[in-house]
Amino acid sequence: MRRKADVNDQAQASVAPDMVHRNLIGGRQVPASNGETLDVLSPVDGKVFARIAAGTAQDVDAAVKAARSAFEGEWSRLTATERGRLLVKLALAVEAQADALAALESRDNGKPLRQARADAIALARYLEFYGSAADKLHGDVIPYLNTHFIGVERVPHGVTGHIVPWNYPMQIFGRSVGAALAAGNATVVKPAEDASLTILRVAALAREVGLPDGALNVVTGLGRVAGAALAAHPGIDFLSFTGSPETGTAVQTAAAQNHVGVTLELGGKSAQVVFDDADLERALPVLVNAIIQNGGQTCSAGSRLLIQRGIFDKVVSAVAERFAVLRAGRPEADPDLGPMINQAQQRRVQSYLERGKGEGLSLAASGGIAADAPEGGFYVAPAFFAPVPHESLLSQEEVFGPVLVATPFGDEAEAIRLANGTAYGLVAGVWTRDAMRSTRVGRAMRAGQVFVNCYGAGGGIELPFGGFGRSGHGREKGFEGLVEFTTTRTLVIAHG
Ligand code: TXE
Repeated sequence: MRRKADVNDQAQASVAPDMVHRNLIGGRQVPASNGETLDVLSPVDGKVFARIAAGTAQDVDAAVKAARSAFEGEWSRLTATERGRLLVKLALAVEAQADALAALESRDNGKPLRQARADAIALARYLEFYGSAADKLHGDVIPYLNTHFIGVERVPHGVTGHIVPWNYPMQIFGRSVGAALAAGNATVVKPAEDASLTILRVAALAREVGLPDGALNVVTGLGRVAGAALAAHPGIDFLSFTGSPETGTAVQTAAAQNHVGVTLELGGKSAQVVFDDADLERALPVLVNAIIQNGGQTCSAGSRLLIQRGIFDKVVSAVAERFAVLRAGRPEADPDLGPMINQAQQRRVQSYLERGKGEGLSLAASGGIAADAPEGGFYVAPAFFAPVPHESLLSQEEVFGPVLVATPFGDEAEAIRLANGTAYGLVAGVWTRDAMRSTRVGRAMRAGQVFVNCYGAGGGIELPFGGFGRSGHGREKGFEGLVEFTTTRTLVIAHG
């Protein structure tokens, strides 16, 4: 099977020299220590268009050392205001380059151009938010003995490691690396092998705006090599990971050997609960978009509809009507959705569709693949199954593709039981005109974020984000995400 990125053991004459991307370590752009590269395939047509360094454990070690020396040197000598200003400058540079970043992301990742542009703008907002917050983060003074002064300082962890997935590279870089830098940490980033290019570009911009060498290092490469080396490195003081539950377990296990903390964001199986008094005109486009955005490759995708029995058929046929006209196609044409990230993900989604049909689930509607979608791309037609039993595989497992299921419920208690009835707990949606019920049900959701009469609104830069259970632990985004990248030092001063 051809992966999107494979160790380059054969010459790829089609790759222009300017599309061979190197690591950024200590302010220098360097190849992998053993000179190896990975081919980067565009999911749009399955063709190689660039190469990245196949980073090694030695490269990770060099990056951690560069970060340590920045942390003990120039980076820590800056005031919080100076640090914040650099991040705001980077935000402006990203904003100015939003179109170029979007075009690169679209090609590398396959997402529609408008989504890629939204990601670039969100990255700029994260950098602006955290840059502006850098000098507003402060500790406490604790009343204790009258003879002592107690100050609790918020201090950075030191060197932080960031393992980033491929679905929203710019946004996840922004929420995690932006917060870590604002808090004063020096960082080492391992982007996903399938979508590293925009992160490398942003790291180059960071140098241009004057971020000190070593404060931000990027090592590309395979997860099981460069990612595993970063997770296990004894020089790392804190780790941030977003990805699959299985890899999250491996990362946390590795971090435990060094007794360091980890935030894990591991996806979800988020439900949207639609009561019979919901404003359907408002709800319907949101219900569909919540699963179609980014081709369903979104941790917070609304992948389950729970619909009150009295309106079940009506809502299913309205959603089905919308699904039937959805098209997957070339990202530059701004279709409803682009291709899946790689062939493995395409096959994973197809296998869930097969298993759903094997379970005897009924397909309420299926979208299509645009006629001009290039051969060799990793396209999947959206699918909507209804009714689907709550225990079914498609109701319980994260597909990470454009696959939606609908399940009927009777009363409020059943809705809550079903919504909370998976191993995940990332996001939930509640649709009702009853104000008391919206608050009651909203507060009963076992999810890190709950949206009422909206879903995933506003990008959520300011809102704490993270999960319960298999969705992981720790919080990113918002001010809480900034605090996560700090620890405390309590100073006890006896004065008489
Ligand atoms: O994830 P991995 P994959 C889910 C989604 C998807 C599935 C598989 O369901 O279908 O995971 O995707 C790095 N040590 N999500 O295989 O392996 C890897 O290089 C350290 C949900 O891409 O978790 C990449 O940078 N790092 C999700 C990152 O981990 C390792 C987003 C994620 O890859 C490693 C993505 C190792 N041993 C997938 N192995 C979300 N929560 O949004 C890999 N990596």
